Amino acid sequence: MQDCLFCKIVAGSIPSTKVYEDDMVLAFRDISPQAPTHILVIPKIHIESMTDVNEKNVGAVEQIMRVIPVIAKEQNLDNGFRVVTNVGEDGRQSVKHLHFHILGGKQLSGTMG
Ligand code: DGP
Repeated sequence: MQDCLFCKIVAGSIPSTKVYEDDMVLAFRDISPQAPTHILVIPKIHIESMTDVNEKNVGAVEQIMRVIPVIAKEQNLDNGFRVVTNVGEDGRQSVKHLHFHILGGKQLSGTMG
């Protein structure tokens, strides 16, 4: 998608600090970290949010689920971490390209909403 920030990161036209990449998935450090480790894991194909996951694109989401524990291990998040995906306005999704936040490196707050 031409005007999508994360599609531009996938294309390399906007730089990012990559921590993982394969043919379906890219993971990079969040520009505004909310925890000592804050990584975004995204499908390379444009999917707007969880609302838009379907039979055709679920393979990329499945690969993200495989990759998250691999990244967590590589980042030494052995004591635990949180995975969050924000959806739409009420979910306060600011970038309209599906992404999963991995947050860790400290004990996170107990509030979720
Ligand atoms: P969300 O609020 O769930 O849509 O999270 C979007 C995240 O994307 C937010 O934590 C900040 C991050 N972000 C926004 N712009 C950039 C960018 O240009 N580079 C990187 N690495 N992260 C970005």
